[in-house]
Amino acid sequence: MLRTTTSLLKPIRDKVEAGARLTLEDGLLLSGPDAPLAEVGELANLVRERLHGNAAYYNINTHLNPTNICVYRCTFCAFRADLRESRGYLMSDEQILARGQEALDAGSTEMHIVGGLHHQQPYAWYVNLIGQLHEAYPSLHLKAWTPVEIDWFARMAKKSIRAVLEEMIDAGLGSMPGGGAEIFHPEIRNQICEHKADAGRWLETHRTAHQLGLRTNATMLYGHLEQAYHRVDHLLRLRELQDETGGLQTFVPLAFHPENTGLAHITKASGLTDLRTMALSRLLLDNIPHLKAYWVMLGLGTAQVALAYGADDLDGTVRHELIYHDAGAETPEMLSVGEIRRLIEEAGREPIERDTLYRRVEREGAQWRAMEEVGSMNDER
Ligand code: V47
Repeated sequence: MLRTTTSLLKPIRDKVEAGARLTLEDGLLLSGPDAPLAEVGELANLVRERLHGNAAYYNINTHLNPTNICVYRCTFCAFRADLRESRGYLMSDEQILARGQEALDAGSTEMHIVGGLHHQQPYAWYVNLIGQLHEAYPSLHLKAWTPVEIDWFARMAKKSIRAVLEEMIDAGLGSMPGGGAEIFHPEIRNQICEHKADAGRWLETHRTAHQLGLRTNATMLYGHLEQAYHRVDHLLRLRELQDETGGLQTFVPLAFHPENTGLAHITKASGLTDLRTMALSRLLLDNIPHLKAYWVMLGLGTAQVALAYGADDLDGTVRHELIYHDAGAETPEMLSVGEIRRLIEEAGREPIERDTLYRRVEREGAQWRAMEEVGSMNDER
């Protein structure tokens, strides 16, 4: 007898409706062609609306990548440069502080700070970077450093991860972004970023951050060498950490952009893969509250649709994004508040400005109008 695909997904549907946990096998089934995308999306939307109703979050944020010079050569990265390469840069203290002022002037509540691991900059430079920004702009939330950087600092300064995080928190670190996770499984990780912090070190850093009271995010880089098994494995490792600490607040699936990278021969994941990965993430990560459709990497249209495939957050207005744009992203350099709200409304959701910790941000009328008008900008590093 022919089984319809709907009956194939029936056991998963029953679990989702009952709020029960999905397994690795469920994850593999949801990843494959036997699971119709529309049905997977509908299940993810059910969970999304159970958690967040019609709300869709965004924030006003600015990126700071203080250097692109990096000791590592991850094959997927178009952003990094060698020490003496002409496109390499290192920002001065004045430039870093000016970026903080620009962020405040644009109404940003958050600065997202990540960068290369510079061959010559000492640990103190990275601590001071956080310290000087926090001192000058105490209201700006500093979401900074991935475990790859924390691991580098710890080895450079001969300190424990905990000691580094404590010093960064003392200097003004507010939370950690989700980068550096890539794909945890060593079969893939060893091919795309062999030398940097491994899965154990990544998870240990976030665990320690959570123990110290920080909230953190997590990402997964997909659409390169990995298979469905590696993606599901990645998500389940994060779910296990979250069961233990509860400190992850947002998951961000990141589609690989091949241009200008060592994997330029790979075709970028399709919009359908993006949506399936989004929905799969929502369904497997039953203990992480938020799921981000990062518009910079998805493109505006797919990010809008993703709000019906499990996502409840579009990230931010974003200024000075370099990592994706160096890898060929065709999305704008930034969005105004008016534009991001319109994208959300067009998708039938209610836009809510949040801060980094998902507290609602209330703005007065005059401040609103100023924010809505923040427009185009020069592409300076
Ligand atoms: O870790 C690097 C990825 C990440 C490429 O926490 C690439 O809110 C695609 O982590 N194609 C950094 N991806 C960005 C990141 C992030 C972004 C938005 C929000 C948050 C958050 C975190 O970008 C890296 C790596 O996985 N990446 N190069 C590329 N060519």
